[in-house]
Amino acid sequence: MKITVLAGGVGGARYLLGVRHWLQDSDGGDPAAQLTAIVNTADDLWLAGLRITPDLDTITYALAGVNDTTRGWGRAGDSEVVNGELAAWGVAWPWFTLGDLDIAASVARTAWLRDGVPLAEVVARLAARWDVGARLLPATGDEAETIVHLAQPTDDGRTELHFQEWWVRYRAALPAASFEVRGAAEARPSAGVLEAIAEADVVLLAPSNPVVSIGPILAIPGIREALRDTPAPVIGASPIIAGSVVRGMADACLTAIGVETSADAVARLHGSRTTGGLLDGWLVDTADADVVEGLVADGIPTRAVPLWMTDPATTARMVDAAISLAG
Ligand code: GDP
Ligand code: FO1
Ligand code: CA
Repeated sequence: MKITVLAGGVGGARYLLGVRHWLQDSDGGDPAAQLTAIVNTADDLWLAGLRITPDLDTITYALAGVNDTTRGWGRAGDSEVVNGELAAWGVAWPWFTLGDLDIAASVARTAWLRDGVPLAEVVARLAARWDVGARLLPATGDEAETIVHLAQPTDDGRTELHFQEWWVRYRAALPAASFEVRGAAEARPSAGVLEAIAEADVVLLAPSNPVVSIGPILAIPGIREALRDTPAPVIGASPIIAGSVVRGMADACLTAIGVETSADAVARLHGSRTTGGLLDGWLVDTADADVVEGLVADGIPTRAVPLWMTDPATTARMVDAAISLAG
C-alpha cells in the first residue's frame, strides 16, 4: 500500500512513526518503498550562514531514532560548544540553540545546496546514514518562509517576524494579525511531490499544526490541485483534543486566523472534498465524539478514536482507523 503523509515537525514525526509501524505490522513490506512524507519547509531559515530546516530535521532525526525526544528538535545527547562560541560573537540568535551535531547537518546541507544540489537530494543524503523507513520530500526546494504579521509592533518597532522568532523567542505570545508564506507563489513542489500525491493509495494529513505546518504545504502552487485530483482518499486527524492543543501553540495560530481551537473547527478549516475542500475523512479523539454527527452531516466522514500518539504502536492504531476510514 502506498501512503503519502503531509507533515510538519513534532506532530508529524510522531504520526510518521505510527504510519511506519502500521506498514511494518500490516503489509510486512519495506515501509521505505511505501511511505512518502511531504514535509513543511516554511519554518526554514538562514542563520549564521547556514540553511536550517527544522521540520525536515525533526522528522529525519525521529525516524532515525536519534532525535532529542525531550525537546522535540535537535539530536539526542547533543552538545552546544559551537553554539556558545557563536553567542560570544553575537552570531545567530541567543534564544535559538543549535547543537553541535545539528550544526554539522546544517553545514553539510548548506555545502550541498551551494553546490546546486536540490533540497530533496540533500534530505535523502542526510537520511541515508540511517534507516528511516520512508521517503522524505520537502514540500518545495524553493525558499518560501512563514512570516508572522503582528497585530502590534514589537518594542523595537518591528511589525513582522520570521516564524522562528515569533515561535521560539516570543512563544507565539505576540498576537499575530496574519501569516504569510513569503515566496510561496513562485515556489515549485519538490520533484516527486505531485506524483506522491497522485499515485498514493491513501493520503494522510498528520495531526500537525493546521496553520503553520499543513497550511504552508498547501500554499505551494500545484499541491492543493493534486490533492483535489488524486484518486486517493485524503484523511486527516485532529491536532486538537477536547479544545486544547496537545503541545505547542497551534491555538495561537488558529485564533490569529479566526478559527476556534477545536477538532470540529479544524476539520471545517480543511473542508469536505465534496464541497471543494480537502477531506474525505477526519479523525477526532473520543473526547470529541460529540462533533462526529455534525461533521458527517456536512460531508466529512468522521470517527472518534484515541488520538494520543504516546508510542508508535498506539499511533499505529490511529493510523489503522484513518486507513479504514479511507475505505
Ligand atoms: P511542529 O512543526 O514541531 O509544531 O509540529 P507539527 O506541526 O507537526 O505538530 C504540532 C501539532 O501536533 C500540535 O498542534 C499538537 O497539538 C499536535 N500533536 C502533538 N502530539 C499529538 C498527539 O499525540 N496527538 C494529536 N492528536 N496531536 C498531537
Ligand atoms: N525550538 C525552541 O523552542 N527553542 C530552540 O532553541 C530551538 C532551536 C532549534 C534549532 C534547530 C531546529 O531545527 C529547530 C529548533 N527549534 C527550537 C524548533 C523549531 O523552532 C521548530 O520549527 C518549532 O518547534 C516548530 O516546528
Ligand atoms: Ca513546524
